[in-house]
Amino acid sequence: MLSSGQVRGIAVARWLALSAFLVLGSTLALALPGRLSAPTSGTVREFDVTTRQFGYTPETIVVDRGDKVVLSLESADVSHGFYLDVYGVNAEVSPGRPTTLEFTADRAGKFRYRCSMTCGPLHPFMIGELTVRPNYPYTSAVGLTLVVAAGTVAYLWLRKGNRSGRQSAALGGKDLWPEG
Ligand SMILES: [Cu+2]
Repeated sequence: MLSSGQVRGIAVARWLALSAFLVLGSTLALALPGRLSAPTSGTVREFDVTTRQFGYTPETIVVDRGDKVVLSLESADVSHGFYLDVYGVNAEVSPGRPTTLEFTADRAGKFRYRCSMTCGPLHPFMIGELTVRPNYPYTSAVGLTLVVAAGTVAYLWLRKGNRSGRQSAALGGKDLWPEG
């Protein structure tokens, strides 16, 4: 027969294990999606980008991770480039010759795009910024699934614990599995 102190000890241990499990689960839920291979949202995002000495219009582009990005590039003056090293994307944009670039935004973060054709004295400062948001619906879905799974396991575990407690109470306090 377990003493009430032992029973309480087991309950505390069970709650500690459960909390550790939930913390671990949540951590994985938040950390994993960024590491997993890219989800493809299936969304196509198109932007008209104009290059001119010495900048891009728009200066910033914001998409969600997994989006297919289509850039229609046009120069308003001389030849420029559009270079986005993280995606291995580079194009020459000459006046009167619009060009199109396509890539899947499979990495979240902020990335610079810059001119890759010497176009004048301020060429090194011809920079824009691509923001790829981490795709929260996907992250939330993964997180929610893990939390629900952890909750179900916890519920079954606790219910099982309560039931064996009730059974031993029903047997007049005799322990079902007396310790040797
Ligand atoms: Cu340039």
